[in-house]
Amino acid sequence: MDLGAVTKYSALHAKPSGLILQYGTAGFRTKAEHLDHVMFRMGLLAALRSKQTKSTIGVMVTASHNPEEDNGVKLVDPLGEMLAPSWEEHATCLANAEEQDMQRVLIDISEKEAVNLQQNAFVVVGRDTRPSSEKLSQSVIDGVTVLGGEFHDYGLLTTPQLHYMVYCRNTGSRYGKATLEGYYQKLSKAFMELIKQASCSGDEYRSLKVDCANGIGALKLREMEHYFSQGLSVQLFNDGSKGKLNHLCGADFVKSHQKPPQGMEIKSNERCCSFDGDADRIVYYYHDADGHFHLIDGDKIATLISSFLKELLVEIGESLNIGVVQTAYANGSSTRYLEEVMKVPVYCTKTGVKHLHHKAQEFDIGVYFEANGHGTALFSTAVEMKIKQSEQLEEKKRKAAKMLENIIDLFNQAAGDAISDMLVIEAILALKGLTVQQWDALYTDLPNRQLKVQVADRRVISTTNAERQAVTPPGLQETINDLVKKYKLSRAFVRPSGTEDVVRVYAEADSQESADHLACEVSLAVFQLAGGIGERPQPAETTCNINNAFGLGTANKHTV
Ligand code: 16G
Ligand code: MG
Repeated sequence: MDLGAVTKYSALHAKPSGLILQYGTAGFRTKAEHLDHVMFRMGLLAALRSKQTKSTIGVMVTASHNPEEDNGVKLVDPLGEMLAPSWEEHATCLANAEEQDMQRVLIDISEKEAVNLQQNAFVVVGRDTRPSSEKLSQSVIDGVTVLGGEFHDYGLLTTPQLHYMVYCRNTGSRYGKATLEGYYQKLSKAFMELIKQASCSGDEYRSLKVDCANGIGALKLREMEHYFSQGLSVQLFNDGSKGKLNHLCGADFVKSHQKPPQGMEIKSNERCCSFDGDADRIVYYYHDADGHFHLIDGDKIATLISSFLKELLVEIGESLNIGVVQTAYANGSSTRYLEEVMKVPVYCTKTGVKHLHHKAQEFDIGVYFEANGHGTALFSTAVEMKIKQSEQLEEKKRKAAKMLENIIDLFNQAAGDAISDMLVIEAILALKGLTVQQWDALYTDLPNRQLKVQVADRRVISTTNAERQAVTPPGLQETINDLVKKYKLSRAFVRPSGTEDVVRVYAEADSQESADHLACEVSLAVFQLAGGIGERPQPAETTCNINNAFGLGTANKHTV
């Protein structure tokens, strides 16, 4: 390791003194102008991780649903999953090292992780459409090459496409060809075969309006749509030609404001969906005949997918185990429907894809979705074995096994993928002959409210039981329990955000009014017991226009 060269080139990507950043739930994220040194150093770290794992490592330059001025970076591990927790600490440590300490920190990491510095390194890089992304990804490449690493710059990619490329490269292309063409072909071929099996021939299933958040999703869907246009015509909105990235549009906006994106005219009962800025989240929605807005979020997507997969397993006559993984934000109605109606086991993990992904790997079929639309399904090798053996099954079972095989190919098993999830959902709706209203009617969400509270230091709040209970500060959970008892079908929890300097409060109950009251009272308890700063949360009746107080929409479901 030519430490002299590292020091020389690091000086070209100097760290603003005193700037401290944390590798959080989704990597580093902050104002783009504060990230040049982080990008260079993540290039260094990716090269070390590649040497240690003797595998291709990915570096994605994006800030997902954040405003355009922000940017961010995250590393992708050999099987396309999120970076291992121990290396997240190395990332934070390296990013915050003062210039004169860089060499020592690099040596520490190499020794702690027993990195064979003679080993080759190969890193693949992708970026989103933010104006700052191209230059920042070049800084990543500088970091990789100064340690003698080789690289492939894929340029503009959705985040899940980069996860897919890493997974393909480290599985000897058994999972797929590590090119955009390979990605488009694999998903579209599986989709078209499924659509062919769908008996319905109505147009209903053949057109979809897609809000691309003025992000990378538009570019990539444009490139891909002709591969599946025989099965589905997509009409793209917020395609980046005029609007601003994630501004008043995109999955995060629709979800947290409970209203349709700007720049998309919607007729009643028309099926629509939104991607987020880096196309790893998706939510669906429609306006009913009375013009009411109906959101179909990650919980309802997980319900549609797991129900379909369970029915397929029954059809094939296979007793493979299936599990659904959610977080505390999952609406109580979705969990009840899955457990009591669909009879599938449901598990709850902490917020953040890596937690759901790891839990989902424990099942033969693990479906995981956050309520905000982040998710996918994972299939164990046992499932693929069963499918291979299905040749000698009778016709009906063989057809179901073929359908399962295509669904597996359609899922991006490396990461939550808006494009892949969209095609899976469209295929299932077509195969089951379901309208978006019928999908929505599977269960009714419990009214809920989500609020943010500013506190001096959000880390005073620690949680347990998948973030559903607060351990510190003392007395907070007891207060929440007492407040929850006042309402029916009620539930509430608080957690420090991993992407913003706020504490998030979630409450659900039998009515919107009760959910609003409970959310406000819990916010007040947080403010009083966890060192609230700024404006004191007001009791619901005085802020009946809670929405305005927190700039949220009027519909009944609020999330991150
Ligand atoms: C990040 C996470 C997402 C999580 C969100 C929670 C990844 C790739 N993304 O966007 O899964 O839902 O953070 O944000 O893990 P919060 O901590 O601010 O509530
Ligand atoms: Mg995203």
